[in-house]
Amino acid sequence: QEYTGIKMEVVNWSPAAKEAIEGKVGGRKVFLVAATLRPETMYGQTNCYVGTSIKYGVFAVNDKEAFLCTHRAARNMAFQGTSTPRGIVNQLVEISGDKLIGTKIKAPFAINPEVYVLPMDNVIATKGTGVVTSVPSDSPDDCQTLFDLRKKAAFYKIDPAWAAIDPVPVINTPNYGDLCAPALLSALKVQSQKDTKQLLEAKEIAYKEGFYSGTMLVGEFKGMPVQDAKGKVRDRMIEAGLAFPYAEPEGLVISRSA
Ligand code: ZZB
Repeated sequence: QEYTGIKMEVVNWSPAAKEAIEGKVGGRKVFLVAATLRPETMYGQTNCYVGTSIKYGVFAVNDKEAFLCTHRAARNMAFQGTSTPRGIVNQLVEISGDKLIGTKIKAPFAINPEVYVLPMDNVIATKGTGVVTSVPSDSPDDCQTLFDLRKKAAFYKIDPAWAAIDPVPVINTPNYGDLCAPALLSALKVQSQKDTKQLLEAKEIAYKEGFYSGTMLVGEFKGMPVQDAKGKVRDRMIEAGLAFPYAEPEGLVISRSA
């Protein structure tokens, strides 16, 4: 699976993260890294999600930068030559996802340039980097999570101000308008993050609609079909040093030796 790794620089740590991380990263700039299949939607980032019980680490990329992601992702990146020396994982500090909530980060290329880290129930520890950039305009999972967090801020232990940014129109589709994810949540009567079956269906429709019939509403490639803009936005982000290619090995490779 070929993802784009999105580098979201930390602006302000939450108090708990600050305590855990301060003095441990050797003056490196720290980035939360999200793996995405949809770089063309980055204009519409409004948050970033982590799993509260997932174990993350801060890993040295070189002597100037460090990435926050799962150990598994850091290992993949090391073997892909993203960090130096190649193949070596250098974990500077370990941190549990719950401590990251409320951290403020930069959202590269987004119309809202700074966003907050929030909790999502359905983050999969073994997929991507374990960090998810939230695009509620075009991702039904992200949008429903945002709605749940707004409805039950106290339950999720968040400050409502962290979930205040509304979905931003990024792509028009003829069937679902300028905000395809919220439209699909209503059409499929999704009530919460727990409705995983309907959410899976909504996601599949959103991918197809966005890719085959979507037109960019914002950014340098405004007016262009998503099919053409997707790779161009990705290239621009990589040129700007805000993203990098990240590949995920598909499942386990079984050794042939007996
Ligand atoms: C931004 C984005 C914008 C995404 C969108 C999707 C959509 P998939 O679809 O299952 O193959 N993701 C990445 N890592 C994780 C994780 N560890 N746990 C849960 N979700 C994760 O997975 C790829 C997408 O799932 C990624 O692309 C990421 O969200 C999320 F408008 O990044 B995406 C219709 C989807 N739209």
